[in-house]
Amino acid sequence: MRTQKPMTQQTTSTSPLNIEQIRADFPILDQEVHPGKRLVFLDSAASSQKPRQVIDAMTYYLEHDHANVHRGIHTLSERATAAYEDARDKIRAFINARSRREILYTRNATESLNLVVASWGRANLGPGDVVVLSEMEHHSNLVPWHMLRDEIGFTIRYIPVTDDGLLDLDTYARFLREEPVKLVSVMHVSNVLGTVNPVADMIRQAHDAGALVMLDGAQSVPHLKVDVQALDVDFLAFSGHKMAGPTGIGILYGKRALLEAMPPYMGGGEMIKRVTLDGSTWNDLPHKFEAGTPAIAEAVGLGAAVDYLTGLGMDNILAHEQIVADYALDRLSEVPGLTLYGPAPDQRNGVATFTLADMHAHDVTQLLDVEGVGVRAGHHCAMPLHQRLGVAATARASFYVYNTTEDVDALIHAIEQARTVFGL
Ligand code: 7TS
Repeated sequence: MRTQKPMTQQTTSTSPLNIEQIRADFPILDQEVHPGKRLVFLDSAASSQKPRQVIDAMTYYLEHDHANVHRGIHTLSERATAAYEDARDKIRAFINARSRREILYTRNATESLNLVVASWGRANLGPGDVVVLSEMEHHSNLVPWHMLRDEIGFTIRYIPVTDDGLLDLDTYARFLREEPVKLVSVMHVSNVLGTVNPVADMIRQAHDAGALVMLDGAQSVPHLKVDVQALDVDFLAFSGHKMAGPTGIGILYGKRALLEAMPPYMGGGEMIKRVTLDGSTWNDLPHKFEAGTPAIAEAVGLGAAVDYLTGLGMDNILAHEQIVADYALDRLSEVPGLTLYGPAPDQRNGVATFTLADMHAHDVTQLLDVEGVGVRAGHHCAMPLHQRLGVAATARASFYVYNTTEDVDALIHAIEQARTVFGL
């Protein structure tokens, strides 16, 4: 699972994007975090930064248009509703869903995943049924399944991770062939290994076996074009805050027929058609799944983020990130005592996860921070994967559209400083 050294070294100069201009859109990047140490932000897999266009769209909405949505017929309520629903349309187009009814606002990818487990899972699973997950999943695609399984009793199978940091597709095919699999729920891109899973093929195989597929797109939708119709995926979960949008807003895409057949996740205002003291009937999609006052300014912000990413072009974003990530893997692989995790560069995206000799990852990242370099340490909410890797914790540098090869150079310099402190 240790990464092979890539063959080529490239620089930001070959990027299809004007990164200087892009960096100027992100006000937060222009600061020193310690005297003389410019911020080198390499933690976008945890949460990305926000461009001025997103901040301005939210500020404008809050300064001019805010009221509750879908309730009043006064001017501000109509404007707020239009802004909230326009954003839904932008998100629909961004992932190429057929209908805006298939786009549900949630708080984040975690809530989107929980919604499907609680609503679809409770309605469709029981003893004898099988759900297939993988060993590389984020806890948000493990724990909700454990909770429901412990309550209603179905079986979970895990696709193993190979020594190359890939999903073991032979075992996956065997599960589908030999067991009554009702649903496969896997991540599109790993937040630790960077592995880009071959989801188009996996979805086709699942459908051939009569199983539905949910994709955790938290680390893919921000970085590469995800087309739900081309993939024919049944559910897709992602978060706004990892794709240049605000926190507090996420999306669940679901095929309309599936969502129509699912019971509501939460009860309350907005999601009902009619309530008597004896019971309730449900509103139409997407409102059936949107109980209570939603995150309106955040939806507007996510719409602006989608405009921003679309303006840059998802293919350009991917190409730029690939250049930075390949350069990072190349430079990191030359650091004595450093171990890199994940597959070969052509099968991965956007993150470089490593350990340094036998130093604890938290100590490493603390020393990197002294140099202004922000990376994440820990198990990255993927404890089973870390057990598979045989390490308790790793350090992870993750890249987005505003990162450059100079940021990678700063990371390498900071690691050299850390090596000196550790006496390596
Ligand atoms: N799925 C994946 C693949 C993720 O990487 C994350 C967050 C989530 C789901 C959950 O997203 P949330 O917005 O609901 O929290 N991953 C990380 C990470 O790698 N570091 O911090 C958060």
